Parts: sequence; C-alpha cells; structure tokens
Amino acid sequence: MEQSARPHGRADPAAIGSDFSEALIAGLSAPQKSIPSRFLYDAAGSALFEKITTLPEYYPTRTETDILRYQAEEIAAIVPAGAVLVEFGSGSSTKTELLLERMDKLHAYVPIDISSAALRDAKARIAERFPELLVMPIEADFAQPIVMPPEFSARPLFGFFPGSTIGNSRPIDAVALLASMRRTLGPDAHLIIGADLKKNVRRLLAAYDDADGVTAAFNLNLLARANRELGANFKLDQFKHSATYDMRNGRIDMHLVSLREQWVDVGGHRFHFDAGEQIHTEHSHKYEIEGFHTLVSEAGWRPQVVWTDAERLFSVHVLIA
Ligand code: AVJ
Repeated sequence: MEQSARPHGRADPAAIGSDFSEALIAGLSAPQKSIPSRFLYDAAGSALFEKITTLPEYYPTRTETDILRYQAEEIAAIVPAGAVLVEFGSGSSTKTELLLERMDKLHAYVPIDISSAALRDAKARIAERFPELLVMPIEADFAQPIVMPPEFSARPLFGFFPGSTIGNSRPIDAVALLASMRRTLGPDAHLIIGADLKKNVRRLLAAYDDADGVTAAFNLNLLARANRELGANFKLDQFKHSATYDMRNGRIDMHLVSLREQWVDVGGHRFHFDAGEQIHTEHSHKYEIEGFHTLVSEAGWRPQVVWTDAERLFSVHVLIA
C-alpha cells in the first residue's frame, strides 16, 4: 500500500497491526534485530531496486537476461505447445517477454505477485504485445501455497523463478519454497530458475554496496518506510548501510548499522540501539552449481539443464518435477 509522508509520531491507524508493523516490532524486539527482506519492496523500494538492476556493479540482472536471451530458442524448444508459464514474483515481467517472444504455442501466462499494481501493468503490456496469449494474474505471496486454475491441470506447466530470488531464503527455507512450487505446479512440471554463483568477494561486495549509494538508499528505505507508514521516528542519517560476505554460509548479508547510541519509537514501542548495533535486513545466498543441484534435489526437483555466462557469474537451471 502506498502512503504519503506524515509527521513523525502520528501513525496511520490502518497500518497499525499491519503485516509490516507486526514484523517490524517483532524483529526489533529480538536480541539480534532484523527486518524481513520482503518489506524492502514498497513502491519506493521497488523503484530503487529497478535502479540497482541498471548499475555497472550489479551484474545479476544483466547477466541473467543475457543468458535467457541467448538460450531463449532452446528454452522455447523444451516448452511444448499448449503449455502454461507460471512466474513466481513476476514484478514487472521484463525478463518474461524474452521467453514469450519465442513461445508462440504457449496457452497462458500466469504472473504471481503481491503487487496488484505491478500485475495490472504487466498484464496490460503483455496482453497488448501477445494478443493470442491468455494472461491470468494471481495476486498472492509466492511463499504461500498457490492453487492453479483447475482448467490448467491437464496442461504442461512451466514455472519461472528468475533473479536469484531463491537466494533470499536460507537453504532450509529455500528447500521448503521449492517443494511448495513443485506442489503448486504438479507432476511433470518444469521450473526455470536463476541462481547467483559464488565468485570473487570484492566483486560481490561491490554489487551490494555500489559507488552511487543506490543500494544504501534501497536498504535505508526500510526505515523511511517505517516513518511513512507507521509514524516511526528513525533518523535516517543516524544509520548506515552495510553489506558483508559470510564465507561460511556463502551469502551476502545486508545490515543497517546504528551510528550512535539512540532510541527509536515505532507504533507505541521504544527500541534501544547501541552505537554500532546492526539490524539484519537481507540474505543473498550464492551457490556453486553442484550445491544448487543438491538443494533442488532435496525439494524433489531433478536438474535437467544448466546454463551460465562466459564469466560464470550467474546460472539458469531447468528442473523437472
Ligand atoms: C532481488 C533478491 C535477487 O539479492 O541480489 C539487490 C535484491 N539486494 N541488492 C539480490 C538486492 C541488494 C536482489 N534480489
């Protein structure tokens, strides 16, 4: 939900008891403070993320798009006539168009997203560009079990989960999510999924802490959002963005670091921050191809094909249910 700015200390009554409010208060009450990464994507955060995808340091989007463009013919050959393409967390559906261009025998496209605005825009654009294609958006959180329209149950289903969004989940949760997608798609389904690869740490750190500070603004928007939506009083210049690489777990961790000892009010609760105390805001796991194969196998998927770019920065996998 989009909301206009309001003075500190006056919360929007409709937002009290909201998902964000509950998660934020719970996350800041824990000994290790954290905010779930899904809250990064309000309207302002989504716009900042779109900007991140164009940064020279942020290689994943560009690299995955190149892989998909290069392999589009081959992907289209795997997708039989009359199939249904189901995208988990479709957002702007930009990468999807690369596939749809080649899939002239596709029956339907089912974008799944929590943003009704994103679904509306994507549906309008895709329906206009591919007039033969049935577009049936589902407004839902892809982390929850989703019921496919029954009229598609006899058709070959192709899941599409690009962007290395799977990397935001800890391995144990990633397995659960992949298993849930397998149940949603049913027997004989395929899943086309993007996974970011392990690489030089300096390169990884630059991608999550760019020179222009766009990623910093994206991360700090969580606090700005709490001020806007919940009447919190975070002082944005008293926190800074940090991205570190956890070698043992093979992941980038984003934090917001308190620059001094301070108190912050959120929805009737006061939270204390020590100088240097961190709020964890995002995990972004990086995989080796083998490790990713192990992960998907634990969820019951069978790896069919994997493509990477020449620099081996990113991988796109086709899995069979
Ligand atoms: C959209 C989750 C794939 O982890 O690389 C970008 C989000 N965070 N810069 C990622 C993100 C910081 C992104 N994903």
